[in-house]
Amino acid sequence: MDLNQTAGSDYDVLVVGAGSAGLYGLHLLREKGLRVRVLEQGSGVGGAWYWNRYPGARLHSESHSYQFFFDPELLEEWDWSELFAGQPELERYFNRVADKHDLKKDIDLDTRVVSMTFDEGADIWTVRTDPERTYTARVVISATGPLSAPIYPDVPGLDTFVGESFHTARWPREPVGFAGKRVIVIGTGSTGVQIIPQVAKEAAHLTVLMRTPNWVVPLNNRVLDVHDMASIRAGYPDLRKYLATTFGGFLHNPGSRPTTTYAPGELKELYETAWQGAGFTKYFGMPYDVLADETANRHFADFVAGKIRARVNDPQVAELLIPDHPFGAKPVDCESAVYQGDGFGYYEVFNQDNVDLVRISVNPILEIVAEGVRLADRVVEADLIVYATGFEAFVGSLNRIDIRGVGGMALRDRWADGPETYLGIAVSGFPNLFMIGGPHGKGGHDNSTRCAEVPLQWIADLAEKVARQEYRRVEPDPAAERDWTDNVIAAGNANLMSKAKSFLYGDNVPGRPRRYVAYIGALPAFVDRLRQVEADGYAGFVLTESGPESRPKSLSE
Ligand code: NA7
Repeated sequence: MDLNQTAGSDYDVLVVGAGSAGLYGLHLLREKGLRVRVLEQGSGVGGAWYWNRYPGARLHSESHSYQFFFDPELLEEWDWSELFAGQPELERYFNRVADKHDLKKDIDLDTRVVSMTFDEGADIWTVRTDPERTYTARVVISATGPLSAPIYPDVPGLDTFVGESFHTARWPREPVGFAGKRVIVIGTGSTGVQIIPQVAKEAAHLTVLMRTPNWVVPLNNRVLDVHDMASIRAGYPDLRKYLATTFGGFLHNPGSRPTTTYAPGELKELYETAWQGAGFTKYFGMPYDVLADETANRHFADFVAGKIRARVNDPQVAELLIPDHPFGAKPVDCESAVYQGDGFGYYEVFNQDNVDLVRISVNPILEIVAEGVRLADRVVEADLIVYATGFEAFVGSLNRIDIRGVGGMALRDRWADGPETYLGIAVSGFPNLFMIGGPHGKGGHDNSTRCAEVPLQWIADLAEKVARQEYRRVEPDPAAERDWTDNVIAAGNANLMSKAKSFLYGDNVPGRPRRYVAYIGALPAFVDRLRQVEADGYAGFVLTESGPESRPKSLSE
């Protein structure tokens, strides 16, 4: 029999978002024989790698550690061209996954979810979209991405500028040329650090408007040849297991030997070796105390500051670029352009005659005007403004949807003082709604595909129980939710990351209260917790069982 004749809904599960998590979620749910529809606001799949198509957009995780591991055939077939793949290759990869598994037939593109309403009588979610369509399902899985709701500077006049302007996360598909143009880049986070060298090598003039400098390290990317791929491929079985044991699903994991046990010369050598290493070697691959202890952190930060001073010719400019927060207090940025000797590093940009750096914390942006940006002391004229100003992370993509749970409660009201979740996966009062990549869940600023793998399997198992009406409703017990939220916030506040403002604390968004919105625990501990919750009969959840009469016949017989 058709499960949905009894279920009374169009679908068993609706998934919002066709990024990496949405695609894997769809695959898992279809394997279970469930009727699934994915709703995606973009015109293509790939999520972050569909939207962030600005020049320089690139992975911080090694390509082979970031890919999916569920399809052995694809692992054999797919060759990565660079150790850290760029956006075009990643978009091709996710399209390849979707095509190979025929996922696109279950995805509605160009479909933005506007509202979700829980029908308490029927225990069914009604989802409305733009363009106007209505879908119903027992379960909704939000896979909207932790960094997908772009923010712009909160200054007047954004619409008055007569030139071109783009947020990096809304970059057009058609190439945008920089040659001969006067360009302003606002923002020097990971995105700004990636695009600034690309602009600087072509633009007639570039003005970088920097509010806070951050620590930037070389990515040390390289091209992968057939021999590299052969040896990477030979390691796949062990790699998948290893990545499940690391803190953030990265290849790099904090060392257990603290810096205090190294002789000064040994430590210097360790720093230098790490500096030459790939990607996050010098972030998550350092002795553990570098990211945990202020003295160890300052020592390493001084080393990095020395690197900046050595590369920036003008000492005053170098000092402007050296952060005063601990190393890693804001997520560390990687300069992606330095490899194969092309010489275009982030810091070298500030030696170029066509580049100006303005620290807007002392010379603020007053407004955007027709000809450019008005600062406190002058107007900077431009042909193109690039907003590399980041995201309302974790909660933004959910809060931009009108989500109504039990009693018509709006999720955005419920979270007015900051999000509350259980396991980063569910919210009390919003039954049968599960989140991946939302607040307080593992994966927000980690190797996201690795960190989402087990949670998605876990969510899919639970979603199946609801879809098959083993449970009519699944939602957190408010006490368990309170406990999880309090613990996550306490851990976030006890960390060195609390020494800076960032999207991890929500205070990069004007008017938002500072409250930790990410998750600081290690991946293995998070996975253990999920498994324990399941083994204990979904401890911390309130499970409303269905009577036999409401179950699909095929299951209740
Ligand atoms: P980030 O890391 O949040 O960086 C945003 C940048 O934009 C940062 O330098 C901000 O300065 C700056 N910003 C934000 N709002 C303004 C205003 N109003 N005026 C001036 N400057 C502003 O976002 P990214 O996109 O770079 O990176 C996000 C993640 O994507 C990254 O960690 C990777 O995981 C991939 P601030 O530091 O707040 O003073």
